[in-house]
Amino acid sequence: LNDLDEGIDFRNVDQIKRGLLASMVRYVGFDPESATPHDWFFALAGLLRGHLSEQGMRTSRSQYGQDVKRVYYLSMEFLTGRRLMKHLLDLGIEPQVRAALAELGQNLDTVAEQESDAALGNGGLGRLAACFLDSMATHAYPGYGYGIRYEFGMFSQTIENGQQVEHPESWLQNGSPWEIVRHNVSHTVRFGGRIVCFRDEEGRESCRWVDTDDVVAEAYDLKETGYGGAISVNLRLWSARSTQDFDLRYFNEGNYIEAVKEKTVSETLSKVLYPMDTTLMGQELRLKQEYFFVSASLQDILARFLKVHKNPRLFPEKTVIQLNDTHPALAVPELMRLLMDQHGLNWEDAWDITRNTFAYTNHTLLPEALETWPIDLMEALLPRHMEIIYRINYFFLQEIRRTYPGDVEMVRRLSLIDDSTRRVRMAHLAVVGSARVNGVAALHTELLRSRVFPDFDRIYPGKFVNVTNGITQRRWLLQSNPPLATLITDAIGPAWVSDLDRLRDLEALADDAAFQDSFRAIKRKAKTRAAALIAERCGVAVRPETLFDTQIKRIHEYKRQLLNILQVIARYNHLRASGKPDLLPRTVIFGGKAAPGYFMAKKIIRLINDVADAINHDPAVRGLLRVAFVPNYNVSTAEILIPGCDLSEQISTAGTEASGTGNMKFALNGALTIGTLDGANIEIREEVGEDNIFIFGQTAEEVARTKAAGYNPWNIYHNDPELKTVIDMIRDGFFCTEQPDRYHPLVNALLDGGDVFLVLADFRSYMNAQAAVDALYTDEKTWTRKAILNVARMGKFSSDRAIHTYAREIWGIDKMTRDDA
Ligand code: DL6
Repeated sequence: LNDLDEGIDFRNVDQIKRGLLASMVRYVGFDPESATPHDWFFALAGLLRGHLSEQGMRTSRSQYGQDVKRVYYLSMEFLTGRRLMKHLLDLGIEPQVRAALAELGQNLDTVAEQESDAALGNGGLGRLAACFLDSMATHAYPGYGYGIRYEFGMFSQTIENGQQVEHPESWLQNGSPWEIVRHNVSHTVRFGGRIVCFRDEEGRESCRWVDTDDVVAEAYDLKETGYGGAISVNLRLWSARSTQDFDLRYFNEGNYIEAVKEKTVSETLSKVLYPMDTTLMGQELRLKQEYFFVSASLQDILARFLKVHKNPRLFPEKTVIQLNDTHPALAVPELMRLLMDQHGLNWEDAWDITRNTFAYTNHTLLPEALETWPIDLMEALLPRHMEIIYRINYFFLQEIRRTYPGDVEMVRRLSLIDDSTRRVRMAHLAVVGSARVNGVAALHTELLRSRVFPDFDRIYPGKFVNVTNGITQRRWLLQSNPPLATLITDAIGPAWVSDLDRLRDLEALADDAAFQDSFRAIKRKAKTRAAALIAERCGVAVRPETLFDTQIKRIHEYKRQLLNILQVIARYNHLRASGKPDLLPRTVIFGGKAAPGYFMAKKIIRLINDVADAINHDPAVRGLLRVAFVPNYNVSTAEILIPGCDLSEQISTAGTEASGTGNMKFALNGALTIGTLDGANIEIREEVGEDNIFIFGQTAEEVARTKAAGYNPWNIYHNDPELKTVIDMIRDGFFCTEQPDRYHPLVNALLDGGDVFLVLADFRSYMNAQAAVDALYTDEKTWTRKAILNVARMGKFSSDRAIHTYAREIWGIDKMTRDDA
């Protein structure tokens, strides 16, 4: 490996240039004289890939050499976004590569734009997984990610006539230059069939799973670099391949289509990411996807372990497997199956190993998002696993009956099987099969313990722990906001890049006039960039000197984009009525995708677009209020909109958002938050101080009390004339004269439907908080001071802190020593 490294010195611009030319000719196969920026992207990525591969081998060798305990992060989603700039920053070679490309007549930024977003995730959960890989690599933790190589990731969104339209998007359309295909690493994954059990002479039972339909999982590796480039983390994504290309029976009969049908059916397994972030229940393909990636990953992990350690009983000493939500929960019965049926262990030993290997992160409090699967479906697809689950349940409930004799209700509540619906409760399986369970923010963990899993918390004291989410400052500041990153580094040095707590040193500069001026100038430039994106994507001209008020995230009723748009309409009415600009000019920016089958979320998108259309065309509010819905929100869009934001909207109903991570990204980039006491907002307030955040609305406890007391939204509607006017306008078709009843479902949900997410209950206090925002924004110095303090106090919200906590308190793993790494 050392000899190989002499191939190209990435500190040397000439060598990079030669390497790029060679890569263009040999790897891309184009003439450099006529190559496009797209070709140059592939040439550069191909060049780097070789380097990343070498680095990956070094990491792997040292992991074997040190015989480290590894953490495997199993996640159905990894929302990594583009990779090129990240790799260049991590390796510290961006200036040299930029110079080399310039000598070849190319611009690095244009070249980087050619990369498609790898959107292999829905939102927060998948992006968190990507941030965690970055932190593991940066801090030399022996980590490894496993997921699915979806051919089609998250759909791309256009807005047509104000409505969301979904389009399939293949990030692989032009091939992905970063992947390393492992044709020699594949595992057979089985479905269906039946179980045959028999006893040997000593009475030991063993079972075989026969007559199965098989699919092959083929490995594709991506190298996740860490800052400083010392080690990398491998992300292994599985692609489904048929066990046979043609069914010869049909082929020989001349029926070509039938002959390849089986192949096509098998390969649909890794075709497409389900674009739902909450309800996924019941779809057979989804269950198959979950098992497909779990089985391939566990076979892979066991094979790696057994290459070095002959004794499977040592497995938990060297392996910890983190389940990213319940989507990979089938890993629990799968490990049992592999240990018993393939490695000959008895039940007790296999169970001992299993429950000491797994840890489970819960990411949601919404009841509809807690996965359950029909027993019938499970029995048909995974008969052996269903048997194992029954048996786990049998022993588990036996224990409960012993501890709580006669408590039938307790047994019913805790069972892994919901008898009334005949479904398997995946969260219960994950809790019983894991050594630790964690929530993702302090409030979320508290509510998990008290509301979702109170019985489990009682029987397993200490099993539930909190690890508040975090974000990587490398992508969300260093890479996406270079001017602010440079200002900070010039002021306090570069240590914050791998130790975010160091930002505290900025506090001393919060009132410094020169620093404030630079900070404001940077914000203004970032807003100009965001404005250009808005003009290009929405055809709406917005002015960077107005307050940029941004809510970008998945569209969901609990996230309350509806509350925001009610506030916008109230502001609009106020401006029209007063006829004078007593409110500061604002630009309200929305972005986000709705699950394709989520009727209400799609209505909300349409309402935002209709309201935007009315406001943006009304001369009465010109220069005072603009609304933009930015289509196709994704990681790359976030990288532009977040730095260019003044006010970050984090306004979910208290007790519904598990954590949020957008809230952290905005504050790190110097936006002030307007938010409820929900998820990680609570901890953000603790860190930044209550004077430096706009908090409004009911707390989680108050929400529960309000509902228990028999909440009636009509009372609020009748007692708040401003709110009533707004709702009446929506109901009467003010924003959709051609179809006046268009928003009746939304209005009905608010009034007759009981307003489940307390939009009306929080409206007045939200309006008051917005008024406080207007008042403060006129005071440029005070606003800037608070924005700087927000940045300075974001240390806690680094994913580095989260990963150190997981490593210490859940995984029991150590960093690799740098020399060896
Ligand atoms: O933990 C990451 C992220 C949280 O920040 C969000 O608050 C939460 O909504 C999200 N959850 C999901 C839904 N997952 N499931 N099931 O994406 O997780």
